[in-house]
Amino acid sequence: LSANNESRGALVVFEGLDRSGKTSQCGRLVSYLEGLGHSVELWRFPDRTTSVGQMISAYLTNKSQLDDHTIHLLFSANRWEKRSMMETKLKAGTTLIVDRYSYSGVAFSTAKGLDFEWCKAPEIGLIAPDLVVYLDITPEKAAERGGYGGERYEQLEFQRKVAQHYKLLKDSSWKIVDACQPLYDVEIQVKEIVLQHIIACQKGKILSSLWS
Ligand code: Z5A
Repeated sequence: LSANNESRGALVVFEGLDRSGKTSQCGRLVSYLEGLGHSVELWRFPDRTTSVGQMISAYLTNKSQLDDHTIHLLFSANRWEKRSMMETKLKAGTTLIVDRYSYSGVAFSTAKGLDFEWCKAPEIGLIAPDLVVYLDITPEKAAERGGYGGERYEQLEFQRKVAQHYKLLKDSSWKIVDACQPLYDVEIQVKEIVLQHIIACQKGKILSSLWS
């Protein structure tokens, strides 16, 4: 996707169970990087602002019913509709901090019983993250953080299955961070790991495609 030695922004993805602290950590990290003078943006999937995203949002809030395969493909389409903008931003030197990505897509749909390889297929060719920060927490501990809300998937038994399927997706781009530590301790570790990856991308680390 990019020639060697070209400075670019880093694609940093946060994954983890519901209530693992992704939103809190992404927000803190972006403020920190902005303070250091980096060009950085906070993204999240699903991106509920697009028309596909609005269909996903209606489904997640139980306002509409969709076949499991259909909603899986919509989540994927929601990433594809942002793909070229993602590439443009990264090549222009902007680091993207992304709250959930393809790993959520596969872990949640396979937890419902869909085939693992079938779930991965529509994600092939999206941009591969430079770093996946997995905020590791047990479903029981996550549930203690205020309990789950009314959205689909926010149930203990289901979150247990999601955690099992996440483990099958771990590769060399993943860093596992213990998300049960106090917020500030998690933040310190996250900052250190992310800065290393931003520097590698500034030095021209090649941009690659996911699962191809
Ligand atoms: N989904 C899918 O099926 N397919 C896909 O392709 C994608 C997603 C992309 C919507 O996600 C659902 O879509 C999601 C997966 C599925 N379903 N579930 N479950 P979402 O991103 O919109 O919603 P979410 O991930 O559930 O976000 P969340 O509830 O906001 O969780 P979070 O971002 O990980 O946590 P948080 O908001 O930062 O923190 C939660 C609480 O814990 C809050 O009160 C914090 O103050 C507290 N907290 C955070 N960190 C700590 C620490 N370290 N100690 C103590 N307390 C803490």
